[in-house]
Amino acid sequence: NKRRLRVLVDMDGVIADFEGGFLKKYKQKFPNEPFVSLEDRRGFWVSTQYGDMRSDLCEKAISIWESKNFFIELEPLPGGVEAVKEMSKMENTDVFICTSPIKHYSYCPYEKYAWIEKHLGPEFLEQIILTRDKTIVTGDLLIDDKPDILGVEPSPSWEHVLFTACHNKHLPPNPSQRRLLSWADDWRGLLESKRQ
Ligand code: DGP
Repeated sequence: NKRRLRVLVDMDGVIADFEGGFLKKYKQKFPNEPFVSLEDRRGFWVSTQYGDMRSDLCEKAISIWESKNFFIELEPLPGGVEAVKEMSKMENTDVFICTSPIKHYSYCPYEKYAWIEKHLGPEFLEQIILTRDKTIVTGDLLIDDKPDILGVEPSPSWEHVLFTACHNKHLPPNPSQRRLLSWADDWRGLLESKRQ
């Protein structure tokens, strides 16, 4: 049915607290190394900012999210789980969780499924899209905290709405990109704006 609205919701930084979980475990594992507070985060790639601080900190940062239990133990971001559940119960609305797994595949893909089952429920296991290229997925909306979402498809079908995160909140205003400031922001109005 062409009249249904398809919403793609990113996971890390949108419904799961990747940045908070990273910083907590980095400090635990490397208590004597410098770190970047969430206030000082700039740029999507955590490893780039750590590597700029001191080159060996790049691989130390990567070791955190490549560890067992990193992804499953991420805390939900405020209101995200509730919003996704409510959205999925709306008439004429299909919600998919669209997330890019890291290439170190030992734990991340499994733990992403386990996280969805734990926080959203087993019925959401039907709604998971794991892809490193979100441009080939069709939808009306993609709610994602990554400022630039590129891939092989030059003109994706979705409108990318930038979800505000510690690393993107200082970016200069971009009139061609709508934002969702948090799950307390008007996501219902955003969905309504995409219906014919
Ligand atoms: P997504 O949020 O779906 O675009 O997925 C991006 C993933 O990459 C997510 O798990 C966060 C993770 N990530 C964050 N910073 C870095 C980094 O510096 N290097 C790598 N390889 N992954 C990162």
